[in-house]
Parts: sequence; C-alpha cells; structure tokens
Amino acid sequence: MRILSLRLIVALVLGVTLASFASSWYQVQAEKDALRLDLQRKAETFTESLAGISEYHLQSGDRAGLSKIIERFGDRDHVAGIGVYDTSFFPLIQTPGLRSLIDSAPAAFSTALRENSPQSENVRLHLTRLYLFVVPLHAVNGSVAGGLIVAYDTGYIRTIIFHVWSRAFVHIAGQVLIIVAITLLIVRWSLAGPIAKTAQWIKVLRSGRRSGQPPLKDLDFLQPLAEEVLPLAESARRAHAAAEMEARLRNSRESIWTPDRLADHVRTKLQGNGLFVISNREPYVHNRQNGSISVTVPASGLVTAIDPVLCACNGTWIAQGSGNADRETVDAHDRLQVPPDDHKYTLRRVWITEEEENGFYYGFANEGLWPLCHMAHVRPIFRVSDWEYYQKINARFADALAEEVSAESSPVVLIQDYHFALLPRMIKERVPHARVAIFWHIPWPNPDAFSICPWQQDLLDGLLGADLIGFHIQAHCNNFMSTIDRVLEARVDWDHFSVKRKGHWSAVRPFPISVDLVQGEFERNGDSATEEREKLFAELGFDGSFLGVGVDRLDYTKGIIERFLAVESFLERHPRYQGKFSFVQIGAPSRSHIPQYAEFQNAVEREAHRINARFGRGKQTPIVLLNRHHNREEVQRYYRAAHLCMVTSLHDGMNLVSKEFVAARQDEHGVLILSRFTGAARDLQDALLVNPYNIEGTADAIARSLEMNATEAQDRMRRMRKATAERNIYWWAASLIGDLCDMRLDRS
Ligand code: ADQ
Repeated sequence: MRILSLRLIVALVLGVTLASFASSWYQVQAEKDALRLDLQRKAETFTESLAGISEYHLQSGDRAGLSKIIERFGDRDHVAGIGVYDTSFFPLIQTPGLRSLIDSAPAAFSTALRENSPQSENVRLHLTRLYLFVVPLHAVNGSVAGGLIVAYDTGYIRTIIFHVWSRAFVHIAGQVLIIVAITLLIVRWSLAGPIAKTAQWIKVLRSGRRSGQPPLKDLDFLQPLAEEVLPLAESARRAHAAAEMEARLRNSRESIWTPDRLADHVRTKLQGNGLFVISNREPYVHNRQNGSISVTVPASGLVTAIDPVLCACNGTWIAQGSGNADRETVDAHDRLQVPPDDHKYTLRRVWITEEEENGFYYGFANEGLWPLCHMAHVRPIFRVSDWEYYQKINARFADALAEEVSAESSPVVLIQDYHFALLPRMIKERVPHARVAIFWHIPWPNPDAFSICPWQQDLLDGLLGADLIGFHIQAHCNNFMSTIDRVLEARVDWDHFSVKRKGHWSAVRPFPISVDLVQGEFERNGDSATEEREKLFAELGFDGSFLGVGVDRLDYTKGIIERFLAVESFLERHPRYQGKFSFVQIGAPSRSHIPQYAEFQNAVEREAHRINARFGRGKQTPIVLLNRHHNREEVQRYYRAAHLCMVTSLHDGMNLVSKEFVAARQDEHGVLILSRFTGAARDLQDALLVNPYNIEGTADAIARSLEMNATEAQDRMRRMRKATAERNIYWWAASLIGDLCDMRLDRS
C-alpha cells in the first residue's frame, strides 16, 4: 500500500507541477510583454517630448538651460541616463549615469541619424540591461545635427518577473501539499481501509469459519475479482469443514457422511452406469425479471443431497420446467447443463400445461393422495379427470426417461415422491434393464385408510414396478406391506420386507431423510441467541423476553391451529408469561389454488387475531404471523434466537423443520417440542414429544421448555445434534442409492 501511495503521489505531483509550471510560464511571458510594451510607450512619449525641448535649446545655443532640464529629468522612474550627442557621437550633454555606461555609439543611434527617425534597442552594457530610445535632433535648417538618447534600466522588469515566479512557486507548493494530503486520505479511506477489511474477511475464511459476504461496499472496482473469489472461498470453506469433520471422525471413530464421501461412494456403486433422478420440482429454475434471466435454486433438502451426487457422476435430473424462462434456456431436446456456472450434469425439463397441472398436481396428487396418506381428517377428493391427468403425466415422464437412457446398458433410476406412483411400472415396461427406486416422502396410511382410493390397485401395482421402495420410517413400510397384503395378489415376504408381483421382487426399506449438518450451513454467525433475539424483537417492533418459533408451509397437516391453541392455553395457565412470551409463526402460503388450503390459511389468521386480541399487551403480541416464504438465512436467525421451536404436525412423513432447528443450534441451547406423529419423533427422542391434539399437554410442554434447567436442555440438544450429524442428508442419499445398486435383480 505504501508503494502504491508513493507512486500515486509522485505521479500526481509531477503532473500537477508540470501543468502549473507551463501555465505560470505563459503568465510570466504575458506579464513580461505587457511591461515591455508599457516601457516602450512611456519611452517614446517622453523621449520625443524631450527631443522637442532639446532641439529648441540647441538651436538657440542655450546649452546651460538644456543641461538643467536634462539633469531634472535624468532621475525619472527607471531612467538610467539621458544624453545629447552630435552626429559623431560627441556628448554635448550627458547625465553621469549614462556616461559610465555608454562609451561608443549604439546601433540604434547610428540608425536613427541615418534614417532620421526614432529608434529603440535593448542592450546589455557593463552588466546592466538597458532599453535605449533614440530620437534624431535637427539644426535650424532641418538637417540632422545629433541625437537624444534616453536609457531605461530594465532591471525592474526582471524584479517584477521574479516576484511573479515566486508567487507561482508558492501556489505550486500549496497545490502539491493539498494533492498529497487528498491522495493519502483517498488511499486510506477508499483502498487501505476496505482492503484491510477484505483481508480480515479472507483471514476468517482461511480459518474455515463462515464469514458472510465480502466487504465490497466501497470496493466495487474489485467486483469481478470478488465474483471469482466467492466460489473459491466457498469451496475452501467446504473443504475446511470436511477436513475438520474427517479429523473429528478419526477422533470419534464415527463415520459421518460428507458430500465428497457421498459422491465417491455413489461413483463406486454405480460402476460407470448412469444415474437418473426424477422429481416434480426441478433443481434450477430460470425466471425472466426486468428483462434479464436469473436462476434460482429452490430451498430443498432434496436438491442439497442429490445435486452433489449428480455432479459427481455426470447424471441426469428429469423434472417439470416451472420457471417462466425455462423454455428459453433449454436446447432442442429440452436439456441444459447445470449447475449454471460449472456444468456437471444434465437437467431434462418436461413440460406440463396449466390444465394438466391442475389435474395431476393440484387435483390427484394434492387433493387426493396427500389427504389420503395423512391422517389429518381432511377428506380426499378423487376425480376421474384428475386420475386421467395423473396417468398421462406419469407416462410423459416415463417417455422422457426412456429417451434419456436409450444409450445406457444398466441405468439407475431414482424417483421422488407421491406424484409418480405409476412411474416405476411404466419405466420397467419401457426399460426392463433399469434399476428403479422410488422414495415416498409422505406417510403411508394403514390399509383401511388407503382402501378408500378408487384406484388403489393401480397405484400399488405401479409402485411395485420399482426394485426398491423407500419410506422415512419402519411404520410406513409396515403399513405399505399390510396394504399390499390386503389389496393385491402378491407374495409378501415379511422376513425380508419384500414383495413379489408379476415375477418381480420389490424391497421395502426405511431411509429417514435429514438435513445437512456437515457443510457448516447451519454454523453460527457471530451473534449469541440473546443478541439475535434482541435484534429480531427490535426488527419486529415490540418488546418481549421469551421467543418461540414455528416454520411451516401453511398446510392443514402441520397442526398450526392446534399450536396456537396451545400457546393460548399456556398463557391462560401461566399468566406470568403474558406480555413476555411471543410465538413467531413463519408460514409460507402453499397450494393456495386448493379451496381447503385457502380456507385453512384464513382460519390460521383468524385464530392468531383472536388470541392476540385476548393476550396482546401494548406493543407485545403473543402470536406473530409472518405469512411469506423466508430465505434460508432469515429462517436460520429465528432458529438460532428462539427459546423453543414447535413442530406440532398432525401427521408428517419426517419433518425437516425439527432437524433444521437442531442443526442450527450450535450453541446447544433451545428446546424442541415435537409431535409424536412425525417421522422425526423416531430420530429425535430428546425432544419434548407431544400429542398435538392434546392442547393442554402441549401448553405444559411450552412451560416446561421455558423452565427447563440449562444442563438438561443442553444434554438433550447435544444428543439430538449427534444423532442428526450421524444420519445426515448425505447418509440418506448414500444408503438409498447404495442399497439400490447392491440389490440382486434376478431373485426368483
Ligand atoms: P414438507 O411437507 O414440505 O415436506 P418439511 O419436511 O417440514 O415439510 O419441510 C419443509 C421445508 O420448507 C423446510 O426445509 C422448511 O425450512 C421450509 N419452509 C417451511 N416454511 C417456510 C417458510 N415460511 N419460509 C421458508 N422456508 C420454509 C415433505 C414431507 C415431510 C418430509 C419432507 C422431506 O411432508 O414429512 O420431511 O417432504 O422428505
């Protein structure tokens, strides 16, 4: 920085000095010319009037009178001397000053007499610079009889010019000083300071901690560099986190899954075969906004887990194109390479019209299968038209897959979720040599509940096309096997949890999904829970002491109203918390096209208003409803700040919010209240498990959370974090893909 400052200063000083010198030089020249002209005019006027007087006195022979006049004018401003000479330059009258300077006729004198006209000349005589003005003098008959010389000492012009130069030097010195000071300040404020901050940021990165965005506010000229450094920093941070984790693994002799380990594992298992993932939602969405196309990655555990796998094995992800610029970004075969800035695998988009989506997605999947599989006392609606769309779209994805695998000898296919129950069979019909698994993210109900579906046999037959069928927990596997036993003609092997139908075996296994605790995504970002809480309260604009949080899609299965009723009951039964406890519900509107969802969202708001009207105190309200999608970091702040997190689903396949809360609590504080009807309740035994229908029981759990002694809370959180780290999202993907690849397909 010192050398840069020095170079800047030297360059600026040289530049400014040269420019100032040039401009001063022109000024001085102009000043000099003006002074000379002035002297010329004065000399001309004076000498010519004196010549008239001299002629008169010479012609009348009055030399004494002339001598007096000349003596009198001899010491006028800057006059060095006056002399009257005859034609042979013999001095008739001469002031003493001139006598010592001139001893021979100057050129101007001879010319003036020869040409009979006034002449001037600049001469240097005996180290004195003189300006001579010569006028010829005439005799009575008009002939030239001599000449009058007035000599001016031009030294005063040099003195004036010297002063002008001195002033210019002072100005230049002043300017240089100011420029040096400003340069130093600019370097310090705009470069040295921000660069020091950036260096500090890089230092934090090097240490492997998460350091947020670089301090680029004042360094926009470094933006291109930052754009290159950020991904580099991110990979360095990941590598650091992975190395740390490996070290911890060695210490604890545990085996924690990282993205790298998962990628390596899957590559080995695939043995060069292609991996194909099918889901309804795509991992990269292109949207056109304000004339330009931007790409977003949906916040989803599935993308977090599957993206590194596909990157490692150059696979293909087939999904519905849902962004408004998705069609513009694919090639003629509806494919594009992703991730956008580092092409590693293919995304194949499948197009679905609005009408088809209403039937397939909103209709059959979400008004039929979703309530069918969740025991939330909402009646499923089964429309023939929706069922037809469901079959049609499943077939469209099967065709797309068949196209994608045409060159593969043994493709491995991973299907996601209840939108594609028919797809495994359809794929096996088109590509018999494919290995196919489907993972069902929602619960599987008991056979009686499932039997109300008019197309239950078709759905089960479709699923049994898969070689592997995955659920979150064993209980869902059991329900599925019982349903098959009841509904289909198939051999159900309870010993090996397998089903044989149409000569083909399907294995049924639990794979509890989880979150990413390795990556450090959930690492703390500096502030303690208390500081974060105070900031959040200030942002929300109210006072509060205790904070609870809930994060859900606004879905009737999530038990949000039951949760509010529990908060109400808690405040009723523990009045000392009135005005002190606030529950923030982050609720993303979801599937609002469906009437039950729209009604449910209104009911949630009504309940919040009613309870707030009852227990609101001044600026404090017991329930804060934030009805919008929050980004990951916003949600993390609430997780980190809350005294407790409430997950009160009436029924839930797994529930990732509970695991995200645990992952976020690096400080090992905070209590999780968890519905026993979630899959997560099996993994997170140290949560306070509640029955969400038992409002008073849940209210007691809130009180217990707030009053739990710190050691117990910490022990519980520590154990939950250990369980979540050991069975993280990478473990989930590794188990699912590993089991699929290891299966014997020729079992008879
Ligand atoms: P979901 O029913 O969507 O998933 P869940 O597992 O809780 O339920 O996951 C929801 C995700 O959305 C979480 O990552 C959460 O952070 C996020 N989210 C919720 N509300 C949000 C908001 N307002 N703003 C931002 N993010 C929000 C289905 C099954 C679950 C199963 C998962 C994964 O129903 O049982 O756990 O799939 O298999």
